[in-house]
Amino acid sequence: MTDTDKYLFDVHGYLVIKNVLSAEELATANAAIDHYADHIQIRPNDLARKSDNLKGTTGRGDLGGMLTWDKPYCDIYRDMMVNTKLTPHLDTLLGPGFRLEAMSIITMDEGAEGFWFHEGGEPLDRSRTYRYHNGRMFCGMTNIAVQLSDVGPNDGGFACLPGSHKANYPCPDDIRLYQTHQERIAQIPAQAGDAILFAECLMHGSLPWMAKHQRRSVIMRYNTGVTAERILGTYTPPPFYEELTDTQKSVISAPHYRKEDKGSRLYKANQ
Ligand SMILES: O=C(O)CCC(=O)C(=O)O
Repeated sequence: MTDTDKYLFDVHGYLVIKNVLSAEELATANAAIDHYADHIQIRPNDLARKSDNLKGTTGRGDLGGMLTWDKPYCDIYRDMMVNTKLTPHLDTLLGPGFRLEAMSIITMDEGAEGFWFHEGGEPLDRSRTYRYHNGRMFCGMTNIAVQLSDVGPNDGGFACLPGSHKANYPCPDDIRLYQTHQERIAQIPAQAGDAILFAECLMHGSLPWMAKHQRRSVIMRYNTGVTAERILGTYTPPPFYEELTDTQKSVISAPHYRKEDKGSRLYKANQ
C-alpha cells in the first residue's frame, strides 16, 4: 500500500484499486457468469427496507459457489482471491495469514432496488473493527469488490459514507435509509476490472441500479487469521481444497494464531 493509499483508506475507509483484472481476465470472469447465469437468485426486494429512495422494480441478484464451479469456470475466481494487486493491501490491513471468509457475486439489472446503509463503526464490533495503533491500521472484516462491468457516476451500485468506519455516534435511521443528507453519501464509479477495497465497518450499501447494462460485482470478504465469524465445531476444508495451489490454500484455512506470521518478533524468538 502506498502512502497515498494508506492516507485515503485511513481517512475514507475505502480505496479504488485500478486495473486489477486484465481485459482477458475480465472476459473470462464474465463468460463464467454467463455460463452459470441461471443460478443467479433474484432477491424478493428485501434490501431497500421500504425506503422510497432505495426501492426498485426488481430485486438484487445473488450468485455464489464460484469456487466450486466446474473447470475452467472456477479458475478465474480461485486466482482472484489471491490476486497480487490485492493481497499487499490485505497484508497491510489484516496482517499475515489473513483468511478469505466468503465470495459471492452481486448482479443488478436496470431498476434493481438499492440496499439500505448498514454497518458504520458504531456499535463497535470486534470482528468488523477499524483501529489505528502504534503506527499502523488494524481492520476486521475487509472486503474487496471486483467490478466486472463499468459503473458510471449516475449508475448507482456501491455507495458509502466516507469516514463512517470511525464513527462514534449511532447513525440516524433516515440517513441509513437515504432519506436525508444524501449529499454525504458517495456513489463510487469504477471501470470494469477495477476493485473497491472497503472496511466492512464503513457504512455502506447500494443505490438503485439505473444503467441499461447489468451490474456485476464480485465481493470477497477477508478477515484476520485469528478471526472467524462462522465456525462451530471442527473446521473442515472445502471439498475443492486439494485442487488449489499453495498460494490459494494460504487464504483458505481454519482460524489460527500467527501461523503465517514468520516476520514477528515472537516467531523469531522461538526459532
Ligand atoms: O455492493 C453492494 O451493492 C453493497 C454490498 C453490501 O452492502 C454488502 O455486501 O454488505
